[in-house]
Amino acid sequence: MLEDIKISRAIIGRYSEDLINSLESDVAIVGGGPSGLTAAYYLAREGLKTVVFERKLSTGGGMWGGGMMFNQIVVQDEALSIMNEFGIRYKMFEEGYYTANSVESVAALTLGAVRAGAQIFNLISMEDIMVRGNQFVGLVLNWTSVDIARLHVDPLSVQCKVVLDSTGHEAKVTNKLVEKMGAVLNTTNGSLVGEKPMWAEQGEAATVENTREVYPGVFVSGMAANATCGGHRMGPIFGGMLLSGKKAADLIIEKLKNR
Ligand code: 48F
Repeated sequence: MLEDIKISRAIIGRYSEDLINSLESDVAIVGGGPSGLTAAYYLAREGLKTVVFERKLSTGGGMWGGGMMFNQIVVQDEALSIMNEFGIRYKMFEEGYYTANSVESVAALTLGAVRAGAQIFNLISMEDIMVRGNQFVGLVLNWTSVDIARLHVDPLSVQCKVVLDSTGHEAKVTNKLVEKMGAVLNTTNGSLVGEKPMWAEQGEAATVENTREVYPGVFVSGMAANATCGGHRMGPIFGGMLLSGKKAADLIIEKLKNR
């Protein structure tokens, strides 16, 4: 006989365990889009305690919709090894242009990250950062539904050794750093340089180049890297996002090894 109350107890109990276990982590990733999920996979695979906080019901960010809802994405040669690593199938369209189904791509990146050991929380938004003096120490979180309903409910905080801002065009973490702390960032102007218009080739190169530690303990990847450090947008080509996520993971692994 199935007891309804046991179902509730199982869900609340397990979720609470996971959340309490995630109060302190090595790496908190804000945003479960393609760059964040790729980073989560490589970080967790390395044995780092990795937690992803995703604002929406589903992970995948801007990948689901392909280009203008044609649910295909394009990737270039440089990213094929990462596609292979996740088992995402692709077909050559023309030399240098490969297509993949966007739904398969999101599903594979998400499963890869989870199976590697990353903990993903959906429906939770980062609303602020936590600092001690000038030191970044963690994130301030709330239910996305609280945010949407504009309810006056105080958040909870989590601690992490480093954070990866993979919130896409909005670059939420770096915006908070500048807005609330007047932080001087590792960018050309010491602040938020901003995103430039569409130019796939330039944008793809820049998103990888811009993937870096912009403030002690704060890394950026994907479109958040271009929005923070300055770079063109690139539309529905995703190789740069995968390469950026991998680079972010490599840099973070290096930093945490040397601590
Ligand atoms: O936007 P998104 O897909 O970021 P990305 O990994 O990839 C960019 C591409 O999708 C696309 C592109 C083509 O290559 O230019 O835009 O850089 O994913 C960002 C994720 O962050 C979540 C958001 O819901 C999305 O899933 N996010 C944004 N703000 C918050 C957040 C927040 N405050 N808290 C938690 N998650």
